[in-house]
Amino acid sequence: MQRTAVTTPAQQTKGITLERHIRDEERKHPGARGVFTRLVSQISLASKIVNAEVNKAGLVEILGLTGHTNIQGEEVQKLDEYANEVFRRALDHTGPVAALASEEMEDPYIVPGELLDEGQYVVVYDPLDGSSNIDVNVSIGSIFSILRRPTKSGPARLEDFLQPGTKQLCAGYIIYGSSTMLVYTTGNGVNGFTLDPSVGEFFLSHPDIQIPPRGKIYSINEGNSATWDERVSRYVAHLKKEDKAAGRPYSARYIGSLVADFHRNLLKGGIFLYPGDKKSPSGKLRLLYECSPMAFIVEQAGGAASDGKGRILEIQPAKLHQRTPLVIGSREDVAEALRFLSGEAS
Ligand code: FDP
Repeated sequence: MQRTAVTTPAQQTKGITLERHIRDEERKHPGARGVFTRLVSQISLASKIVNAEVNKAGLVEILGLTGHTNIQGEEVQKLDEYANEVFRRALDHTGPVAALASEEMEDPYIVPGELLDEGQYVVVYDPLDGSSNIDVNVSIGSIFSILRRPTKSGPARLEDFLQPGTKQLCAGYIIYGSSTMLVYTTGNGVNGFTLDPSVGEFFLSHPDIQIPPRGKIYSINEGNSATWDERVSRYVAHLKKEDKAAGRPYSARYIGSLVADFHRNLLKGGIFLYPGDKKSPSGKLRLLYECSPMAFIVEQAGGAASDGKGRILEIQPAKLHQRTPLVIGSREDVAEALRFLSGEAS
């Protein structure tokens, strides 16, 4: 007798395109007008253009691009500035996007009125995260977050961006790695799509991603250990202490590219920390376009994200480029880290 493999409903959708997936998701919401399909499609287009440039990054020197000028005499843009422009141009004429803010822009880009139809959303993004890794051919990424704009009319304002992460409608990232993947959530689970470069399309490869409740990996820049708070040092020492029953010691994995470190831990389980330290009490990472989107994704995948005291998603931002300490990953690992950081465990 022939056996038929049992597949879950999520697995049955494997292989569908990103665009169809968003459209199917959108259909579940009565009254949806295809806005998300448009926005995420534009983000996916931008990511493909950035991906093509990232893949060529190593060729810049040998193709004869010297200094700041290329062979046509044009100025060569840094890849992160280039990526910033690609995402901005992909989104500034869609109609529903009233303003964009990014790591590469000091102030928000307010979309001119004539390009708006409904103009009810703002998008925050980090066009090329982990950019110090570009020159050495290590995975980097882009991060995005879509919010409804609370001010309903006139040009968008700074306050439209200053919303806690709980208000995000959609968040995601693209990892430019050994393959290129787009992972996103709209608050209904997390799905990952892999780019097939031969046809230029993202296909659902990782339906309904769930982060393991506990991992075996910790990711932190140990080079900063001299400036860590005692409690962080005690937690990291604890992870290295052998206890077979508890699954310790953990393995250290740190790429120094948030998207890549986060993506690995999301799939394998583990914890990523970028704590505040004596030099930088708020840490390094930015709340609105790094920590909040990742926190939304990890919570949707069953994990947790904290600034060491409370939920990342509940922080009310005061500034566009605000930094926050970050502890993110498997639920039980984050809970244990917080016991150390609060002084409850030592
Ligand atoms: P980068 O400076 O290379 O852009 O916030 C940016 C970021 O990388 C993150 O992607 C990464 O997790 C972190 O900084 C790495 O910082 P350290 O070099 O201080 O560890």
